[in-house]
Amino acid sequence: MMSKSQTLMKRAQKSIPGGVNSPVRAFKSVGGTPPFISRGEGAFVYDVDGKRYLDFVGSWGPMILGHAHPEIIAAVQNIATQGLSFGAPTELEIELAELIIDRIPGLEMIRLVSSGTEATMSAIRVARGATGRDKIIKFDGNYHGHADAFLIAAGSGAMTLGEPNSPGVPRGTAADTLLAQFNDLDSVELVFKENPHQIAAVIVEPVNGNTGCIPPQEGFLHNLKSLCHQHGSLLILDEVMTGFRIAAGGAIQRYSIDPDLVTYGKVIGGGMPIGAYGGKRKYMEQVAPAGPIYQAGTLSGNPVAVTAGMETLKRLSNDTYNTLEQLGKQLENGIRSIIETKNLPLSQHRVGSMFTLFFMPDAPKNTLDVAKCDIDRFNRYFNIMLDKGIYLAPSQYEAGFLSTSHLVTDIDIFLDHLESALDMIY
Ligand code: KE4
Repeated sequence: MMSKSQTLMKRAQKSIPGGVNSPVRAFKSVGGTPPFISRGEGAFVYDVDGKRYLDFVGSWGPMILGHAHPEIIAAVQNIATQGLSFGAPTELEIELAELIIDRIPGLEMIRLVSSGTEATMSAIRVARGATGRDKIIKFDGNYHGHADAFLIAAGSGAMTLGEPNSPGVPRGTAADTLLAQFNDLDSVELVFKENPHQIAAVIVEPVNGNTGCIPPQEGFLHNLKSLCHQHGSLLILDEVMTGFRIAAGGAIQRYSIDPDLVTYGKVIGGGMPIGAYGGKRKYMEQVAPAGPIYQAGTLSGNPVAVTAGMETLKRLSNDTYNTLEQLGKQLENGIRSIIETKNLPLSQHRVGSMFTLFFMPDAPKNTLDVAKCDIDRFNRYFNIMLDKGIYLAPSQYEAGFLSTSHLVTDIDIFLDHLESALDMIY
């Protein structure tokens, strides 16, 4: 007897490529049929067969306050009764822009868009327009969305397809995207040396989240910024995942790093479609209609999405991050104890409420290391945990997320299931 999710997947595949609207949801690398979700509440999601899962994906980061937060839902319902979209300026957009600028040290101006991809592709355009240069440097395994310029050795879903360079990306575009290795400044220096005066910007996930969670080594981000400025290039921090996630001021605050441009998404929309790019005024004032660098969007700054974002950010206090840090520490300590007690070839990275368990003995410093993971055992772990009602990211190349809805007892449940899953695998 097929489950409802299996029936729906068969039906979905007739009208939607792969049956999903974003590849990583298809469970390609872990196998099996993804549960079709009917609703979420707090730390839980429920599938169409009525099964409840403790959720450690949180829609890939946005649901930092948990699913269906009553006050956020009420605010969205209320604003929706005023009309869904006008394609005209509204006061709400100013309030959200001002709130983000107020929270982020050094941020001077920001433009709202409707996804993280729009944010990063626009930031790259600003860097190219401001410097008159065409080339960019990205890091192997970093994922900045699906714009052509980034689908070169991209992380996240692209890794699970085993086709780091996607068909359809023009050779000319690919030639302008140069690769370096995260936490390896020499590899960046070499690219600059080989391409003098041609590099507009370096874009980096300050904490990698799309090759598993990998933090920057001491000094890496600061040295990266110095290198950029030494060569007349801009530093773009892609904080779509880390922004308002790993600290109140994101990586900019956590690592005291002052980029030229920065991108946001996920948390700033609270689950609704929003992205943003911003940075120093001297660059952002070159964006149309203030300047010549063009970027536009029908639903940019949409009142419903902006309201969901505002209500989320308003509820992210220092206490929130303390709570998330305590939960993260409990998770990390519990995992460490299991690994050490059972002497398992596993490692982990955690930054605040973002984490990854790696199926390799030494914690990776970049995606080259992650390639050594035991993917077969990761896939078995994933499926055992799913059966036990634990909803994890369906790839070793992803991060997990905690929310303020997760309780201490939920972390204990995760650890109990983790221990028994690992007993079955090793
Ligand atoms: P979106 O276009 O998906 O909103 O954002 C693209 C993006 C940009 N930068 C970073 C650092 C990101 O993590 C993302 C998107 N993250 C993936 C999760 N690894 C989204 C999940 C998906 O593609 O379905």
